[in-house]
Amino acid sequence: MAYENIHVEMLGTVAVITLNRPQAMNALNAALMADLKAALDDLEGNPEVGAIVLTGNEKAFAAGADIKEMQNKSFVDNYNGNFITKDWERLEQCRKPVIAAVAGYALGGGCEVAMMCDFILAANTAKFGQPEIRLGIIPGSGGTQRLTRFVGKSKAMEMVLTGRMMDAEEAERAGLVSRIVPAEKLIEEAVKVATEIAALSRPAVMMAKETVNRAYETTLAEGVHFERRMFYATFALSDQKEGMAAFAEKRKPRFKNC
Ligand code: DAK
Repeated sequence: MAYENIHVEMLGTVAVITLNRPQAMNALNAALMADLKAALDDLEGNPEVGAIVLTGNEKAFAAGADIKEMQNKSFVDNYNGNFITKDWERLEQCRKPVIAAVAGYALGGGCEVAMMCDFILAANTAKFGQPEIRLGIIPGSGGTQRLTRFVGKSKAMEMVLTGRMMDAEEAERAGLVSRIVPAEKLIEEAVKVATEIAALSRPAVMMAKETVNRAYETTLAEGVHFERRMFYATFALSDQKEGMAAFAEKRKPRFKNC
């Protein structure tokens, strides 16, 4: 399907979604978020797709929600209209793995969108920040909550209260990104990792994703209990039999995603 504000490309079993408003540093307006939601609906329903990479361009992953679109909104506009909420929440509900490949600016809503993905691969040029305070607002799509869980209170508080950006090195040290790759290799590396994931048992991957995400929503004891139930459930998969048989027979597994 063709979209106005994003590109979607299939590279084997991996779908690469590229945010495409370069004239506005990929600022996230309502139309772009509606495109992103429609694409995720489509890709999630497509059995050919094993994993998704979400990226921007070399200057910006996304420089935040579109300030010019937001500037004249009132409280009542936001509240009654449930301002852009439904489309923003689609990403965190995606059950397939989504890797954020971030080069350049990931600011405000851009940083929040990256944090909604399962992990972030950063180019050495990446810059992360929650600069909303400089506009007289606060983060609106999880920045105060997710950033704090990623990097801890002290750094999150400093970033949210001052709007300071952190570079890729600092983001890696702080645990915001899984690792840094040279900018020119970012997409290649993200697609490589996504392809590796897509080749694994799809239901096991979805169960692993769901279980890791549980860590954010529950106590340790409940999380470990949930993990144990899911672990037992993996033994209902023929992929579990195949994976273990392949190991014992010293061959590559042939997963059937069931
Ligand atoms: N919105 C609209 N346009 C933007 C933009 C943005 N966030 N960021 C950049 N642009 C536009 C610029 O206006 C400029 O447009 P023209 O003047 O050429 O028409 C063009 O992109 C190029 O930008 P610059 O000329 O500024 O480029 P520089 O290299 O000098 O600077 C920059 C790059 C990224 C440092 C700078 O553009 C900048 O500071 N941008 C704003 C960053 C920012 O404050 N981001 C936070 C926005 S507030 C919610 C969900 C999310 C949110 C809220 C609610 N709900 C679900 C309820 C999120 C809020 C935010 O993200």
